[in-house]
Amino acid sequence: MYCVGSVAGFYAMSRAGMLRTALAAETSLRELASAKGLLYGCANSPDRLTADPVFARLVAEQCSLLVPENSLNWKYVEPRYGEFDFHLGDSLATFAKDRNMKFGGGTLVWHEGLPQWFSSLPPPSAKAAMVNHVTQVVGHYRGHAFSWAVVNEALAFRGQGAMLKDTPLLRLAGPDYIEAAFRAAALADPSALLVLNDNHLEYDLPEDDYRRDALLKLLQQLVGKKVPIGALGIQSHLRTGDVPFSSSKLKGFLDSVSDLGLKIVVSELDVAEKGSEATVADRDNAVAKEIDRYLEVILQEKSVVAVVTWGLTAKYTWLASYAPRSDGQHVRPLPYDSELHPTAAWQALATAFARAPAR
Ligand code: 9MR
Repeated sequence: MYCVGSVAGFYAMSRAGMLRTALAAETSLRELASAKGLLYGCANSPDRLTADPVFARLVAEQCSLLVPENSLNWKYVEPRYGEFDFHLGDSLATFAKDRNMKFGGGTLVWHEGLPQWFSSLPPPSAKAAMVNHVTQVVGHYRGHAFSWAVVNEALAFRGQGAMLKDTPLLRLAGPDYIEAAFRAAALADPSALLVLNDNHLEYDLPEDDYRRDALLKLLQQLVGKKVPIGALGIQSHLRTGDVPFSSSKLKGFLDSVSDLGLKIVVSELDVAEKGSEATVADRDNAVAKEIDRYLEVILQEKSVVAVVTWGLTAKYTWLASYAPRSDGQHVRPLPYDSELHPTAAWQALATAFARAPAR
């Protein structure tokens, strides 16, 4: 019978890589998560799934949820006002459906995903354009989407003097743009889990403290106004290098979000390598430990419904260009390495799912 041990114990073993491969061959992250009523998924782009059949098989085997990494962002879906191009999103949705995976859409409303034409609209038309975009895109996948990242990264940073980031969305669609986007999404597909997604919420740092507080206030306002928000997405871009972390602060935050009646999704998990470890085994251990300490807290919370990694393998990860290692070695932020072998991060995820309470 397959048994998931502790991360530390596992790495004390010799031939750890071989054992890991054997375990990964016996079960999958999708099965381990599902045994606890959780979804495990990854972000992806349709071209990789088409071009790399071995990788595509791995995605189907390990994941029960598939979300777009970039291809459903506004600028790709509606490159000209009113002209929609769903071919990339459809390709992902079909891949998921054909393999008995759920499909999650996004991002609908994100300042970095905006098409150029949006910023030249006068304010009343900008809000109408946003509502139309959400309505058309969510409507296109009505009944087929498990979730939507409706609004992404809206929260301002500490010291910016306002709750919401100063973006074309805020300036042109107005201060109630978040509310309007959620209401349009709920009308277009009442069955999808509607997610407000944001970042820098994970650590025991002044910025993250500030953002947990501010986000709670924003969520309280939205819930108070009966805005149909279903979940908070915590991006979870983690990093090694002993970043201060407080289980109790994170747990307190998760409890407060749950008390508002919201679900929680770990929406973009990966680990940037910021530590000084030099060998591959030590680097993998540091990444695994970071996932371990984080998910130990996260998965105790019964309102957490899904864990999504931002990619599945080091072969395809935004961190290779965004946070490359200074020694030129390829980054190892995810459950599979560039050769599609399971890493220590795979084991950390497996362990976290195995010890999580059922929901
Ligand atoms: O992984 C994505 C990368 O390929 C894109 O170049 C980048 C800019 O669009 O966005 C990355 O994904 C982001 C996600 O959509 C939102 N949260 C932060 C992610 C990293 O920036």
